[in-house]
Amino acid sequence: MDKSNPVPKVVDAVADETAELRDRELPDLPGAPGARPPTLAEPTEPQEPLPPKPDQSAPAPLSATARPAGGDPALRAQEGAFLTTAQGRRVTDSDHSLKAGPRGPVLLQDHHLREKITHFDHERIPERVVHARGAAAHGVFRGYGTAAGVCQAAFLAEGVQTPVFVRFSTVLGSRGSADTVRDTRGFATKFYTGEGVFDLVGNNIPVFFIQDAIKFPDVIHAGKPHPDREIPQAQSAHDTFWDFVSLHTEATHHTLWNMSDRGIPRSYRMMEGFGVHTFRLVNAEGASSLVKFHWKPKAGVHSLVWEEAQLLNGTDPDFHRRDLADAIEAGAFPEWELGIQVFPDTDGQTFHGIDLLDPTKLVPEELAPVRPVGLMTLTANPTNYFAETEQVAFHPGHLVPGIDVTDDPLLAGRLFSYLDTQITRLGGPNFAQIPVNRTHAPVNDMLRDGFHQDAVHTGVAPYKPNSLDGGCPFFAGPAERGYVDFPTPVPAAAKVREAPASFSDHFSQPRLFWLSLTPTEQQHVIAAYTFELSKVHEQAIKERTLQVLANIDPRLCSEVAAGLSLPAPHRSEQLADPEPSPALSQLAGSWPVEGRVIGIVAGPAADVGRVREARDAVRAAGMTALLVAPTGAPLAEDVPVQRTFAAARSVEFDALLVLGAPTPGADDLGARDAKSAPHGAAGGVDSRVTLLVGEAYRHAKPLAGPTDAHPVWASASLDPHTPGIVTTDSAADLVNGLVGHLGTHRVWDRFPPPAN
Ligand code: HDE
Repeated sequence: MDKSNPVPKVVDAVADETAELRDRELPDLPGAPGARPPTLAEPTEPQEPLPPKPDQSAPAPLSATARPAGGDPALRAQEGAFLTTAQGRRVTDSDHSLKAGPRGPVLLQDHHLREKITHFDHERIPERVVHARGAAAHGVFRGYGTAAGVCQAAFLAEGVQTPVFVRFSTVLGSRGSADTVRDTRGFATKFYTGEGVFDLVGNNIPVFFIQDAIKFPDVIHAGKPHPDREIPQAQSAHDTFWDFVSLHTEATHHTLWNMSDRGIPRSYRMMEGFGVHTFRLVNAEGASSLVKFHWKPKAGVHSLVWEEAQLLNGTDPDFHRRDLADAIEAGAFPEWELGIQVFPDTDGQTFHGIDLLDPTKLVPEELAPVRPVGLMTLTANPTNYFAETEQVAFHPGHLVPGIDVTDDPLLAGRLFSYLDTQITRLGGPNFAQIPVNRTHAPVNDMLRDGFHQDAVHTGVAPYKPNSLDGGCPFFAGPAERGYVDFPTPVPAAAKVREAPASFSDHFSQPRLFWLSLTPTEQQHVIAAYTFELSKVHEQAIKERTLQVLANIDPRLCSEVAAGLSLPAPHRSEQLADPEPSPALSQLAGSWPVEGRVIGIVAGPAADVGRVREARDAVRAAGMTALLVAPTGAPLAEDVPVQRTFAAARSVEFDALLVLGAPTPGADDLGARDAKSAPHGAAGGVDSRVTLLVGEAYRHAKPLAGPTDAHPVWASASLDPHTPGIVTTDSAADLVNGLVGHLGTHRVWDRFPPPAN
């Protein structure tokens, strides 16, 4: 018998699928709701269900025990051209209940009515208590083989391709909350490896609020809306949050990251991911190392600006969700390298004096470089939100041979919590059988029965030892890739409710982060604290928070205090003197621009040839072009308009390309469009366009336009010679200019921070 557990065939299938997705014909514009454009009239000729859209994928067609289930995944849910009941009985009418005459009472015998309403009544499941709002995608992970010296996990070996499902999320908001709130983002990856599922359930911030899981309900209760009025939704700018974090100063580091630009990412595609805890890797020889996991986005780390984030919460609350799906549909596949920082597994479990079991601490990359071990590419959108994104169940204890946990007390609580919460959320203990949660490795688990049991188990002996089922299933030793818990020595100790002494240092690393930010980023942090604290009602909480800030940095404290018109307190702790870590700043380097969104503004007299040329140049650079025009009427058959002046808002775009100076449209009237200035106020330019460019300028976005766009810059009081405004008459050069600026994302030179 072959006792090995090779990576199963399904992995090849996924690789093929990726190649197919890369080669597919791309849509001119992502976001079409259906697989095929609809007809004007309701179709009446019976036909089979349409296939999913080309950008969509579904969980692999495997049984709950990882047997190939066969069949087209698209057809697994619904088949046949006719409407049926859940029992497959064809239905003649779904618009009228069965009644005793047209005006008579509805009859209880109408099973179709009762089935339809009853099922609808039970469509919702409890949302996640944290991370309720999320978006997800399918993809593939390719190992580089570079982890071989430290980790025996088969999926990290060179060239091995493993299907993945990734869910990004906010933490505090409920399932229907807005995407662009200031919050930590979840970054959870399910690797369907041939040796079982490995879940890396991380965040976009490398440290956490608390050092011990027992405090998790406290920090979350403080961050969630106030229990009396249930406000505010999905944000930290309120009294209970600041009350808790100012009293519980181990939260200082994570809070500072939230107040930095990391709290408002531009896109899920442009976030780093972190495993946060230190994990233990074990190589083929059985030697262990301590590691921290990092995801490094190929698109770079970019953020929104705060006003933009706030506007987006109203104009497009689904901004991040849409961005992820659109980018994948447009062929701009998001990619991250998985990397590890490796530390020796010493008894003390520290590295350069940093306690590796303290999840409020990071290890600067300058001390321990991040070694790339593989590449993840997200290639397909889910086919069904509920089935996949809502029902996916991650667990930090889903580990494979070669990856083990450490004694981080925060991690210990998580190892309990995720399974526990999923039993409630997914209605019983059998959620591993839900298609998106199915492992791709054979299952023989002796777990039986329970709500929603999908398997028809055979045999009579779901117990061990047995002889009635031939002794099956058997234990696997290390040679058969059985999981061996690493025999970490545990020092002799007494039972205590205590943390190690090193855990009481709450300020040296926040100071390290603060000192590592550029002056522009520091300004954003100051503005964020000032905004959040100005929303706090109680004076004592503001003063207490200023005391915390004084222990991070006197200037941070004094500038926030000035913004709140409060005196700046003196520090109560000795300030640390850490070496800054440039890797913690996100304003460095230049990055690819695929999937960025460019608004092309064209007036009523626009030259269609020029619009077409600009649009094609934007597309050729891998970006999405949205045409903004006075009305929705297409400029030509092949030049449809995506946004009218009345509907467009600058926050939808990464950059604007303004082709000429549009004169005021007929609806450029303050009375009709709240975005309008008084008629004619913009000096012969449509005032919605003036607002568009003025806002984009203020948000440090690149702008571009030929010479005849100058009146637009003038209408918004912009000097076309200021940084980040590209003025040339060649469409290609305009787009090239934008690409150059978009590589660094924003034009911060436009707003030099004040000298300290
Ligand atoms: Fe979670 N966390 N968490 N968490 N967490 C959950 O699990 C919990 C923590 C993270 O997209 C819940 O299935 C405790 C750190 C992500 O489905 C719950 C503690 C990190 C997601 C839970 C933590 C995370 C969750 C809610 C303190 C980053 C979303 C629903 C000990 C390393 C996963 C669920 C998804 C979700 C508990 C702290 C990341 C309640 C008790 C630290 C990305 O079980």
